[in-house]
Amino acid sequence: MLRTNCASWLGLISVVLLVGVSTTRAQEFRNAGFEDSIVPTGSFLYRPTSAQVIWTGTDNWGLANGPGPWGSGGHTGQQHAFLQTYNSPGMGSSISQAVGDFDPGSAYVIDYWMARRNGNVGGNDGTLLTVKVNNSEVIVDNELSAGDGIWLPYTSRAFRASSEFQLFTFSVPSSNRDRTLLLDDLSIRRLQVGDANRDGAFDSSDLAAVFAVGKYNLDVDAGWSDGDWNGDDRFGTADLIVAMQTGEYEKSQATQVPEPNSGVLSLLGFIIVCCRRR
Ligand SMILES: [Ca+2]
Ligand SMILES: [Ca+2]
Ligand SMILES: [Ca+2]
Repeated sequence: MLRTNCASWLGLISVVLLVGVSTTRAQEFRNAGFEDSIVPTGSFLYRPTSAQVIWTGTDNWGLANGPGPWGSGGHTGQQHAFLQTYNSPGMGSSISQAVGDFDPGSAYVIDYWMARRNGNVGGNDGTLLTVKVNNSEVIVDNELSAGDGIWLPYTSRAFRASSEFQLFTFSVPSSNRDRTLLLDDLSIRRLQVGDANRDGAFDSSDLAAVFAVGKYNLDVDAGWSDGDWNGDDRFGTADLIVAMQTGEYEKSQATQVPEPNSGVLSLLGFIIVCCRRR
C-alpha cells in the first residue's frame, strides 16, 4: 500500500515537474529594455562594449539615457537603444542578438516599442526599421518610425522557429542625412494556433481575416496571416481543425457574439463536429 502510494506520488511529482519545465520555457531577449550597462543621465554612448550590453551592432548604434539630444528617456526606464545613419551611403546601422529556447516549428512574433528622435535633428522625419530572422526571413519590412519623440507599440509578422536558437537583426537603411530611430522593450511572444491577426486570441476576427484573404483550399502559398497554422504553406481544412482542437475558439465564443458570414459558420460547425468525433 505504502509502495503504491509512493509510486502515485512519484508519478504526480514527475507530472508537476514536467509541467513546470514546459511552462517556464521562455524565449526572451536579454537586456530587452537596454537598462543594463549604465549611461550617464542626459548622455549617450556609441557602440557600448560592456559585457552586460549583450547586443552587438554596427558603428552607429548606441544607448541613450534620459532627457537629452536623443529623446526624453526610454519607453520604460531611462535608457533606450538608437540606430542612426549619417552621411554614410551604402552603410546602414543594425543590432543583433541570438535567442535560445525556441520550440522548432512553433510560431512567434516580436513586439517592440519604437520612436524617432525628436527635436530638429536631420529634419526629423524618421527612418525605416527592418527586422530579419537568421539573416534571411524579413518579419518587419521597412516600418516607419512614426512617433515624433513618442513611443508607439509595434508587432512583427509571424515567423516559425527553425531551431532552438534564432538570430534577430534590427536595422535601418543607409542615408546621406542624419536618420535615427529609437527602440525599447523588445519581447518575443509565442502565437496561439489560429491567431491570424496576432492579437493574442483565436476568435471570429481571425477567421474573418483569413477568409477575407481568400486562399482557402487553393494551391497557392499561404503564411500565418493567410491561415496556414500547421506549417505546410497552404490554407485548408487541416489548419481549421488544428486550430479548433485547441478549444480556444469555443472559449472566445462564450464571451463574444460571432460575426462571420453563414458560409464560414457552416464550415465551422462541420469542423467542430469532426473535432469532437476524433
Ligand atoms: Ca528602457
Ligand atoms: Ca486573434
Ligand atoms: Ca496549412
